Amino acid sequence: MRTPVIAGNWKMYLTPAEGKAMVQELQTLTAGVTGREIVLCPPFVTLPAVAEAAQESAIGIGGQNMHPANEGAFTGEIAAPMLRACGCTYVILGHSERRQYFGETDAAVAAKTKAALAGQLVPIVCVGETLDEREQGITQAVIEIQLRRALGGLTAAELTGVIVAYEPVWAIGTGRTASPADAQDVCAFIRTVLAALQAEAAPKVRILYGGSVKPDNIRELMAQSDIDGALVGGASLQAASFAKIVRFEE
Ligand code: G2H
Repeated sequence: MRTPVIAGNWKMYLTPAEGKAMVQELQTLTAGVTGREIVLCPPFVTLPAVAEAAQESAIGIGGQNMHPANEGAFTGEIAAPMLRACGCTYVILGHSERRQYFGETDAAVAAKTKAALAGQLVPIVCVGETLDEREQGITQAVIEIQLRRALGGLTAAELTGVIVAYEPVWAIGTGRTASPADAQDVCAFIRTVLAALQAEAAPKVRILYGGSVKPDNIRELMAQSDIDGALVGGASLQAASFAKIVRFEE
């Protein structure tokens, strides 16, 4: 009942020419794959080239961040209508790298989530604990606060349109993946928090796992009952590895 989502977060990699070549190859390698939402989130300047190359395909396009205002004097920022105009239908919000390096707060994630929904973008809202927080045994408390602050103001209909990505910070780009069982435990916990916010929405919300997802761990992750897809960084930069993840193949 929840269509799986495999989303690639290219971070600050791939120029327009490189992104176009990747998406062309990806289309060939994923031809005939059904029952998935495939999403690519390139850097802003690469978005138009990737969107144009993907326009005949079912591949969705997303931004990696946005400003909550529709326009304004905010140097260096991008607004939801601009992402839409570049062909986006998704946007990643609150990625831990935004929180860690750019001071993004839960309040900012909440404002951006509202603006994304109002702007017809599906927000992919990231939450996750640091290694220190995990070792202190406060993973659930940290994630509950992030979810309540970011998503607490949404109606059931709005929450249903949100994708949540669980990305333990200690597993990002480190090659360390949470075990499928650990990832499932946290994703199940996320669903209980969502149910406390909006009971009717919680069973419908897609929850992704992110953090060193690779072809060799996707199948086991996807076998978990509360994991509805993956947010993939490094392994999404090459069409060959991303296509294997899309296919749930080693
Ligand atoms: C986590 C993930 C993508 P990677 O940041 O959001 O990246 O797969 O490289 O750990």
